[in-house]
Amino acid sequence: MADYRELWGRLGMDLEKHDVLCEVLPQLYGGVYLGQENRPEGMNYYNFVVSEVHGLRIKELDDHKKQGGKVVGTFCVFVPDELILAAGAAGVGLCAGSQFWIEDGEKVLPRNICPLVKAFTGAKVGGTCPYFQSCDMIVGETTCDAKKKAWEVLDDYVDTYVMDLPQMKRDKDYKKWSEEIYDLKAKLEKLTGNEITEAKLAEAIKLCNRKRLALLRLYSARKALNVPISGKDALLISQIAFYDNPERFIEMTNKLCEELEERIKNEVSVSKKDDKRILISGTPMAVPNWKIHHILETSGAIVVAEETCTGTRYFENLVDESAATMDEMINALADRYLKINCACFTPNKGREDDIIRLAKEFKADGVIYNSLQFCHTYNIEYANVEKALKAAGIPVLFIESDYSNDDVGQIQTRVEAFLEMIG
Ligand code: BJ8
Repeated sequence: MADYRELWGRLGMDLEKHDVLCEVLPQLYGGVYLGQENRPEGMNYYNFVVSEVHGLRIKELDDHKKQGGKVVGTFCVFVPDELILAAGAAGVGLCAGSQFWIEDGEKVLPRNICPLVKAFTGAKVGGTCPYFQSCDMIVGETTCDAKKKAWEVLDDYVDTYVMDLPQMKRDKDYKKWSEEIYDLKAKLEKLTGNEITEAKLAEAIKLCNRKRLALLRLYSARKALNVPISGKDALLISQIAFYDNPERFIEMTNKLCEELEERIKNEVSVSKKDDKRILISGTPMAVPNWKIHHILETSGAIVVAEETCTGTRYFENLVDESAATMDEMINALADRYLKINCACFTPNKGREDDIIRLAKEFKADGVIYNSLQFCHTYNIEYANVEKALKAAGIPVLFIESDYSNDDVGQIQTRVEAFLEMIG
């Protein structure tokens, strides 16, 4: 990576601490990713993106800011990217997936909460994430209690705006969510000094839909019996989707999909004949959380899909492009986003249906239900999901984990027993 120290210094980062991360990440990536056999050529782009994760993209954001643009950070797939783009701002997903940031997070938050929240808070508090440091504003949301209260802490460090996400899906909740989207629009216009016009929003809706379609195409390729790409690689692509330049991401992902479709025709596969096809369902896996995929794919399984926010919840359902007026567009956004079935909603029967549908569509032999430690909504929701999956005759294994490696051996043993059982 070129020397970006001057830029990181300007962003107010703790350079010494950040040096440690710069050493850890390539090692981790090398161990998990680079030893895979028969990887698609198109993965070279994503290798490059990872090698420049704190470099080139940060420079692009810096250039954007030098030209008067703003950077807006988000933490949840309910926050409409369309508005951020229509305001001429760059959006970056800031959920953090490394144990590295936990220590700093625990300086300002209790220890017994979700690692994702501790990690993104620690990344800001410790000044070790250049994406976070690049943000002019972050947009939080009222999903789980841990996030809700973390915004109050983060507001001391960065301008923090919170969207009030309804927790049910009644008619009045759609109306309320539309109003919240309108409020975000006003906030973004104020931040950027740019008016979000109907034309700009229509363009941003089309762009985000094209990104969703590229991811949908990637996932469709994974339905093939000869799986052309590993679950680990597909997860990486989804993770990169949250911070890469959208146009470039769409172009490179569609290019990769062409290669995958060729592979399917030629029966080129990364999986072995006996590998068990697994659907992962549960909490999001932020970079560089590749733990469960790595365990599965080194134990005789291939991950064929993720019912997570770094998976199908991010890209399923398009925003209706026929909406023409601002009101219609905002309502179309509210409709599309409230179709996401996150465990923070009650009741949430739609998620059970999604998991069963995906397990069937992707011909999964079993489901790994993965919940981050202390994520009450996903942990509790397991009871109903398990019941539904059992009734549908789909085997499921529950794994609760954090970002440390302490439980890798134990998870590996349980995964091996599960794969043998469904064999
Ligand atoms: S739509 S899953 S991105 S809230 S932070 S809820 S893991 S305790 S991230 Fe999420 Fe939006 Fe829902 Fe998706 Fe649990 Fe942790 Fe909370 Fe989390």
